[in-house]
Amino acid sequence: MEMTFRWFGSKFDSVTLQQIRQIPGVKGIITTLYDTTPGEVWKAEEIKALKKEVEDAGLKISGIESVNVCDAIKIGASDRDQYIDNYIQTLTNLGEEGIHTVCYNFMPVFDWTRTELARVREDGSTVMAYTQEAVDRINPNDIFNSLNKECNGYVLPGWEPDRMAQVKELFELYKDVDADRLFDNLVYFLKAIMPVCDKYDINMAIHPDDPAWSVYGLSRIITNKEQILKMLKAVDNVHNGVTLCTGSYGTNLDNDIVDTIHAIKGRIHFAHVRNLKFISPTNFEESAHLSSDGDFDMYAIMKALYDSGFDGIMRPDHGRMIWGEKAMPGYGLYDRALGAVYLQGLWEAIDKNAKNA
Ligand SMILES: [Mn+2]
Repeated sequence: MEMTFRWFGSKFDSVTLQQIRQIPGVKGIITTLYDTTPGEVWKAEEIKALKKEVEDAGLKISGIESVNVCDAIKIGASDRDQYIDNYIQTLTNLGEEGIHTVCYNFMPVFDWTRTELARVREDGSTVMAYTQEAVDRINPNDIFNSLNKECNGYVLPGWEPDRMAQVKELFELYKDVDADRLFDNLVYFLKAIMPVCDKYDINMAIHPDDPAWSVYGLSRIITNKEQILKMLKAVDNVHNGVTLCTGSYGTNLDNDIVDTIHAIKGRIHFAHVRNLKFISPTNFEESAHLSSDGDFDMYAIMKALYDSGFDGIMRPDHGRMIWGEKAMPGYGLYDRALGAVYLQGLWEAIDKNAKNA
């Protein structure tokens, strides 16, 4: 297991590479070209420059999160092949720079959805939260504006203002894309990119839908074990894999995270490990990573990853905002650093226990 840390680039992130360099055990960065538009080719020079910046800081790029898939591919538009070619060119350019893990998602219109970006907890920390009641109350055209007010001036990943300005049009685009069609479009995309993934040994790691159910009537297809197994089987290549995001996949309390880890072992290329606190099954908030702060057994999750032979990259995920930090919601330095160290502590204990048994 390699512990890593997500970084959005010096233009967008409040956290610096120098700070990340001081988190014990973290050598790898998960990053992206944050100002590219989904569908456009990532230029080789830009990838090289990003890589140099990270390496000059004494770190390395361990994976990309995300190379976003554009709407034409998701809806299966007549020009999708052109965008798939662009995606293949981006993967080629990443592969040439020795980058072997790419996270992406296949959610229509909205990326991850939260209804509050700064819910205040008892201890004064703030966290992102979700209630189905709030989603049902907010018109989908307004959800971006309501989130944008709380985002401290940062661009939220997957919630690019230019794209969100066209939410109505986006809904129109997806109106005939039911779950079966969305799934077929995903399979079409994956089959087309597998040859370049084979060539450069690039592990594609799909991120589960968040929350793991349909919002605003939009189809969601990476929501449970059956769906994930169906996806893995449809393109049965080790390079077609999964990002096991406990905080997204675990939003649905019917999902058994430990059982799923065992069921898809060998195909988890990237792990986002974080905890959630449920007030009700449809009202949850993002807690500290520690088991006792939320509802997940983080030891059991880490042990399942260990026992299933997971040897990919891992990162802490959304953290609380603590100690007065001002940062992109979920992506401050302090609480994620605590998470990175806690998860490594669990791993060390599991590893030593297994070796001494
Ligand atoms: Mn995640």
